[in-house]
Amino acid sequence: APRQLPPIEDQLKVINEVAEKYIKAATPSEEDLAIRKELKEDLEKICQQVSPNGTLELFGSVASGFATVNSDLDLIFCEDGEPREDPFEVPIKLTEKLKQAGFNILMLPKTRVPIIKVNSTPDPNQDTSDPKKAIAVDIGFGHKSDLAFRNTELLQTYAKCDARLKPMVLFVKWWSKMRKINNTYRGTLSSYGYVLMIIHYLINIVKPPVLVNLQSWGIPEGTPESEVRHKDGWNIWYWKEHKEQELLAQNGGITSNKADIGLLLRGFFEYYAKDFEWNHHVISIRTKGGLLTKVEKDWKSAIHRSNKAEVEYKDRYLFAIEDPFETTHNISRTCSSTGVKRIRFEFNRASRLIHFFSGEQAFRDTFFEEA
Ligand code: 3AT
Ligand code: MG
Repeated sequence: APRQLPPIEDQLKVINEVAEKYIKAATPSEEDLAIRKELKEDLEKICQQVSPNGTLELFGSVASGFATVNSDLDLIFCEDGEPREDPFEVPIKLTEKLKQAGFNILMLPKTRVPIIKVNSTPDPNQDTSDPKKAIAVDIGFGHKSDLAFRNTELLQTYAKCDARLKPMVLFVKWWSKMRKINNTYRGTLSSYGYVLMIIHYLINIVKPPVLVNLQSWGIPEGTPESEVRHKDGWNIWYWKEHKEQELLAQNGGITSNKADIGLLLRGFFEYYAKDFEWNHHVISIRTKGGLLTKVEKDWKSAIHRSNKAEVEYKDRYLFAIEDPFETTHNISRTCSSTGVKRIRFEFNRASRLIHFFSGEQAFRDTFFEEA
């Protein structure tokens, strides 16, 4: 005989309570944020020993407001003017300086662009009394005009449009970390990818929509060209009337959809478990309707590329999420075939659990069980 399940209202109540508790625990304190700020300033001073006019700029979740206590610090060392002939010159010098300053450093060889990882692996000889040595940092190299800053701002703007986005992001990040499907170096997806999956769901799938597509509005007359076109040609315009959006958010959002987080999460997991066509679709939050196809983007077989230092890397299209600005870039290019299988398995598992759990403890214990 089928198991007797509690009414859906009770189930949603549990999900909401679990989400609320977790979000409280995951949200960084003022002190956490202050330590990160200090660490950024320390690192900037070291960077400036290599290149005195450069500045270290923040992007990613600590900038967008989607950070958890475990989030890394995403930084780009920005230099004005033309990119350097050898993109690895500054990173190599900086690696030495950081090591001298006692940081635990890893230079990644197989990335598109040079990245220095600080404190990413625990070092038994490390001074554990210094909290700054425990925060993982990624340092990239670039320019203030880099799209990483624009996409961080876009996410930040979406977060202002509706107060439910941030808690959903934190919940999904927690789940994806516990289930080990949030690691680009192990063939799965970055947090940024999961955020785009959620935004797509909230703009295009849930009815009525929770978010409006900020990129598909007509560009107002008189908008300066610098706000429309990136120096590399990408269309970077989106609706950013912060004041209006904050007002709207205070008054219950742009939308008539008043669903709670529990119901939205249920719909989110169900959509990717059942309706999204992983082999066929491309998530494209900039596009009206939110979906393109791999065929129309010509995103089919993997392409082997090499960076300026002749290091080979692979662009795969097994799972496809188009970057909101750099539309030739697949955010899920890091997903391997087993990675995509595991991600899909996890969406199925999560969706099933959300539909068929029978109490808070059961939900907590299984849903976020460490994989
Ligand atoms: P965490 O809180 O650190 O887990 P996050 O939101 O900071 O989440 P990431 O650290 O994964 O997300 O990424 C930080 C930024 O790096 C977000 C985006 O500007 C850029 N980014 C991440 N993944 C990609 C990607 N696959 N392609 C291009 N840019 C990316
Ligand atoms: Mg990050």
